[in-house]
Amino acid sequence: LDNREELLVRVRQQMHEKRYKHTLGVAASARELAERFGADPDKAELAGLLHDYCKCWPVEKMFEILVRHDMPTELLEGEKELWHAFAAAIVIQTDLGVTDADILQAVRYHTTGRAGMSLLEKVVCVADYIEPNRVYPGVDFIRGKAMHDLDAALALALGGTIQFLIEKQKTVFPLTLTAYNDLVSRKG
Ligand code: DGI
Ligand code: FE
Ligand code: FE
Repeated sequence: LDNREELLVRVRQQMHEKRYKHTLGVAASARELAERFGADPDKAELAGLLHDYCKCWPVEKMFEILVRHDMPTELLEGEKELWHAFAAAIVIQTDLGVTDADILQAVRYHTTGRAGMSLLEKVVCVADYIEPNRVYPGVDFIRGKAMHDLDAALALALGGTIQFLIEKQKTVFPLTLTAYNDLVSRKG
């Protein structure tokens, strides 16, 4: 889909208003981070615009797509909150014709992260945590870090999510742990 207006309409149709507002925030923040840290701003903005494309879809619909694409049992039997990222990476390819592998990866790993994330993946993941509509304890500290150190911002963001999940006695997906470990073991 190469017409921007059409694309915005398509994205808007997939979600409720608040989620759309978040989506536009992530697109703008991703562009800004890309400009700051040397990623491709157009790719970052597009990935931001598409990252939550399936977030408001019924879980059954996501499940069906993931099964059809042979996603690991670990994902299918795990936390449903993670499905929208993997589903979106498939759907934006099949329904919208996005072919750029960087963009697809950035969408796929925007929730869990993974070890060895690309610059674009980091940009989109951090943008998701710091876009202007986000409100949670520590968000301004992470925004501050994201002014000069993308890895530090991402480590703080993922670390915060891990802590939150532990407090709620929820499972932490292995990719999130390896993403976090990778970021903190590289620094210094
Ligand atoms: O889709 P968003 O709300 O914009 O943000 P997201 O894609 O980062 O979704 C995050 C949700 O997923 C958040 O409520 C935490 C939850 N979650 C559940 N298990 C895990 C997890 N997040 C990560 N990173 N790792 C998990 O194992
Ligand atoms: Fe998401
Ligand atoms: Fe999001």
